Amino acid sequence: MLSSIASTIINKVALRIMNRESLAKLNIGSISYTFAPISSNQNNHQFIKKRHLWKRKIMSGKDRIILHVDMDHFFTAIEEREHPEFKGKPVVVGANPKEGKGRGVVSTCNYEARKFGVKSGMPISRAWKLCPEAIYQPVNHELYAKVSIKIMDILREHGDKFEQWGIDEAFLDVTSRTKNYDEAEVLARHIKREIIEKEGLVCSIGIGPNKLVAKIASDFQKPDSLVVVKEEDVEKFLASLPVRKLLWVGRKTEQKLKRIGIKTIGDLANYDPTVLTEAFGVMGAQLYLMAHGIDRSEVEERREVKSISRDLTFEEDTADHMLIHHTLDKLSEEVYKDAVKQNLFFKTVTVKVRYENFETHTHGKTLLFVTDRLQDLQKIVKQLIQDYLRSGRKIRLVGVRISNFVSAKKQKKLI
Ligand code: DCP
Ligand code: MG
Repeated sequence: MLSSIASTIINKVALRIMNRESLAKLNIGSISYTFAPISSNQNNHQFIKKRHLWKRKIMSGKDRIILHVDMDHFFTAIEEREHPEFKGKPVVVGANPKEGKGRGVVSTCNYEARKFGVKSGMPISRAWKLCPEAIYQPVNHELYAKVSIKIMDILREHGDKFEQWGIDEAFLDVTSRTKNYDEAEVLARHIKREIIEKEGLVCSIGIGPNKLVAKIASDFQKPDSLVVVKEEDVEKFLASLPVRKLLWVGRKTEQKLKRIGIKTIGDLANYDPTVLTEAFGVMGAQLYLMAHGIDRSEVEERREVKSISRDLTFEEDTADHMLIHHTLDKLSEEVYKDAVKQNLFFKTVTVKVRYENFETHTHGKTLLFVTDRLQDLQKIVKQLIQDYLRSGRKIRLVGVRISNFVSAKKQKKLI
């Protein structure tokens, strides 16, 4: 739905510029951006078309140098390290393929398997069809989480500020440690070497003036890459890339953008921000800024996650126990994956049930010990749902929540 506030803000920006005021402000959340027209004798539309509606420098804030480090084919790289005989062969980590009849998905695969078209998130049965000769390994989350902690410990030492972003990636703000991009590049090479020496694993690093650009840069020439994008090269670097490379642009947004003729980040940067805000609400303004490579978010240790939950509304209200159990298993798997990505062990499990008349119940259980096992989660969920199934009433929605977290790092110290 159109965010009227965002639309008003953007319209104000456009209006003020049309009135040829020298500066205009755009507020997104707590961040304030200043727009400065470069010349005053063009109308608003031409300004927007010209793209240099405002000076990037003013909007980008103070100069920073940010690194984004992302491990290459993380899970399979660890498997290769543990099994040197896998080297050079296609390797897939994920559900059991059961000769093409398996359910579940690919977690990741190495670059040899990617040549066959295998990808993360793909049904394992499809991966089998594409590459039956690959080595299929089950997911060993415990091991990967342990390696992740070691990698993060190495990275943390190299940044003024450090922010873990997923199980195998992190941002580092190295502004005060490096005088310029050349020094940042030297530091990045050092980090790559250190991770190889200490953990025997390869990573890709992107360097840029902010998190957004650094993240896109680390992905640009994977694997084993180091890509530097200086402030002055940002727009050129981004212009030809597909919009999907921007954070927050998922398949739906991509389709919506495509419908209005936007395929590349350059197309987006050249688009009228007023129209974008009308179509996408406040996200339209954010998309516009991202397309210009503007991101002022700080590198910061993430706020503590309180809970992770997923729920699902059935297409038709149901009393089918098999379907309900299967759905809860799936939801548990998703919640569990999120927890693993964030290196979290959990202690409390809660299920939610909504009957066809919208009467809603939640029921939780707190364990004596923290766990990070999917089997534990699925087992407790089954116990908790049991009472609600006995009534035989039709159910509209079910949900799973985990909470009471301990980070895997703290957990490791306890063991
Ligand atoms: N992962 C997963 N399911 C997904 C995506 C990822 O279980 N749908 C896991 C497996 C990956 C790890 O998270 O190894 C890190 O995700 P990345 O997206 O960084 O993928 P990779 O590190 O495997 O590959 P790349 O070299 O492209 O970074
Ligand atoms: Mg990775």
